[in-house]
Parts: sequence; C-alpha cells; structure tokens
Amino acid sequence: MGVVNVTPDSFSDGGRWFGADEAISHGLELAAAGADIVDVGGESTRPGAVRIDEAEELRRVLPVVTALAGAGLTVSIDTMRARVAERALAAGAAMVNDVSGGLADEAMGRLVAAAGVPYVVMHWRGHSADMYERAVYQDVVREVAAELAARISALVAVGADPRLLIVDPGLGFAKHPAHNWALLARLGEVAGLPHPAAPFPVLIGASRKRFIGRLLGGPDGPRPFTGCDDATVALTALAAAAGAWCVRVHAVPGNADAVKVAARWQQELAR
Ligand code: PMM
Repeated sequence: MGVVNVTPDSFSDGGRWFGADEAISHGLELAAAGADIVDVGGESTRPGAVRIDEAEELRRVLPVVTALAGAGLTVSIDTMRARVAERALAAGAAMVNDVSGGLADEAMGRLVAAAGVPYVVMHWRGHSADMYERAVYQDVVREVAAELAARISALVAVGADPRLLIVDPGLGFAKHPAHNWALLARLGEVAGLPHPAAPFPVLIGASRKRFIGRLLGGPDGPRPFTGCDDATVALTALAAAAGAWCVRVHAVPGNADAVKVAARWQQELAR
C-alpha cells in the first residue's frame, strides 16, 4: 500500500503532494512502482496535529480518489469521517482505512457495513493533539489486541462482515517506541486477538515513523525520516515474513521487493 498524503503537514511528506495534480501523479507512480493499493488521505495525524473540517478534507481527497480510481487503481480512503468515506467510495475508492477504528465517528461502522467494503480497523486511543498522554500500558500487546477485539465486536454488532475487517496495531498512535517494537515482534498476537473471527489480516504502518529514527539516531538526536527508508524496508521484510497482510509505505520499490522476498521465504518454510 503506497501512501498519498494530500496534506500540507504530514510527518514525512507533508506538502509534497498537496495539490491534486501532484497527488494524482504521485499515486500513479506508486502503483507503477508496485503498490497494489494507494491510500489517499487528506487529514494529517502527525503528533500534535490540529483537525481540519470535513469540507476541506473532501476538497483535498475527492479529485485524487476520482482520478486514481478512474485510472484503474485500487484506492483506499484514509479517513476518520463516515461522510468522507461515503463520498470517496462513491468516487471509486474500494476500501476504507480508519486510524480511529470507528471511534472518531460513530456513523463509520454502519457506513462500512452497508457498503460491504474492506475496512482497516486501527488501534487508537484519541486524537493526535494529546495522544501521548494515553500511551500507558501494562502489557501493550495484550491491551491493543483486547481493544481491537472490542472494536471488532462493536462493528460486527452494527452489521460489519468480519471477513472484511483488517486490523492494525497503530504504530506511533498513543505508543512510545518500546510499545511499537513489542507490537512488531508479537504480530501474531495482534492477528489472533481474542475474537471468534480471529485471526484477522494485519496491516502495518511503520514507514518513516519516529521510532525508527530514534533507533538509528545518535547523540545528536533521532535520524531524520529521509534516512529511514532502508530500515523501513527491513521492517517490511520482517513483518511480511511474520505474516502481515499489508504494509503502508511512502517509498514503494524497496518495500515491494521486500514483500516478494518474504513471500518466497514463507513458501520455503511451508514446504
Ligand atoms: N499511519 C499514518 C496514517 N494512516 N493508517 C494505518 N492503517 N496505519 C498507520 O500506521 C497509519 C495510517 C500516519 O503516517 P504518515 O503521516 O506518515 O502517513
């Protein structure tokens, strides 16, 4: 999954694809480089981000979704708003990626249930403005799995098909670096969360996140995200070999290769 952030302020690529034309060309490039899905988002979720209103979000994403879906790409809409998801689906998007897992907009569950499309349920504890205050866990993997299971039960209760649900541990969202590493190392527990319909496909969004820069940094501080793409590829290989269904990344070619390597690796293990 290649990321198309139509925002002026996303963490690693804010502003680069902010105009519709730039975003559309970028989405086409990501697909040509091997992305199976392009994820179009209009609202930044970087730590401390202030929310934009629905009209502005629609203004940003709709032309991009329309053009990329019209060009035959599989488009995911990255939004916390049911109304934005609905309009994007009508414009040709094939799936919904909701970083709040349905918590930010109570209409989202009914919308995806009625639309019958794949829905990414990410683990989330609150909006970006103050999310680190909520990064308190005894056992992060068990708690994230349990909270995702509760979201899935709520979604199924309003009619969502569990076979269309994809789970995501939400790396960096109300999580400190140690939490992210624990979740990555125990992905199987995230997929096998305590719900009758488990295991679920898992999506991982590690690309260029701050915890990678912290690992690679030195005494002068974290390494800038521009130097984190090789480590993202390493994480992609490990996550895919551990069974992740999808990785959400900014730079596609190396990650697409890593997914192929992991698939071949798994094929050998299964012999
Ligand atoms: N991370 C960001 C945005 N959307 N969606 C999912 N499902 N998982 C994520 O981890 C995720 C996401 C923030 O990253 P960016 O601003 O660098 O694109």
